[in-house]
Amino acid sequence: RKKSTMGRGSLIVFEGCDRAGKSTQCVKLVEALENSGTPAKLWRFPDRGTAIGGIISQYLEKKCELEDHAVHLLFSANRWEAVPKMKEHLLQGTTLIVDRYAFSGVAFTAAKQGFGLDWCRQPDIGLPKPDLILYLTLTPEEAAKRGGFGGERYENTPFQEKVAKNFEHLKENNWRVIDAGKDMESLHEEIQEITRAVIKDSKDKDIEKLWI
Ligand code: 2DT
Ligand code: MG
Repeated sequence: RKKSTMGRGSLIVFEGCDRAGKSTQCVKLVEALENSGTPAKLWRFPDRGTAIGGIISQYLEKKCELEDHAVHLLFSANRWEAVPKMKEHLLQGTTLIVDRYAFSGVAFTAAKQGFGLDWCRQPDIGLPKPDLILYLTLTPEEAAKRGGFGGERYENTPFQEKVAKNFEHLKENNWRVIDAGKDMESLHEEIQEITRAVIKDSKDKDIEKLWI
């Protein structure tokens, strides 16, 4: 289909530690945008619904073992395979609200022994660059209040602490740090305000490339 005359949609990414409420806020944001006439679509990585995503899902569920470099590349491939569709939506004027992206890719793999941020970034270089990264943070105390982890791979405190440190190194000026400790509705309001401004601002801009 053809390019929207209303301008392109925005690429908005949520990142942050487990239990910060990313998925909940993504759903609420898409709903709010749609209700006010702003076309928006929920997206998430890993996308467990593709062939590559199926392998990733098995790995996260601990149903199989994969070599660490290999699985890092699969996570990246799972993003690249989505790029044509993502671009199509963006150019048609649909804003994509994305639950995790390349930053999780880097932060999680770099939390493993023997991996540096620089190596981890390479396969995702050139992906569509987000117009905004909403980084949801939670104090360890607040996180503890929200109950235990699930049983998937990476869901333990020492690993998550390393991941959080890595996120700090990835921050750039298109990141907004959001205190996810406040109540769900105030958080939603804050996120809406920031997002709507970015959507307005990026309408006529080209989609840039990540880390180039
Ligand atoms: P969810 O719980 O959000 O489904 O995430 N992960 C994610 C990586 O290790 N690399 C990546 O590139 C991405 C996108 C984070 C599943 C887990 O997968 C991790 C948590
Ligand atoms: Mg999870």
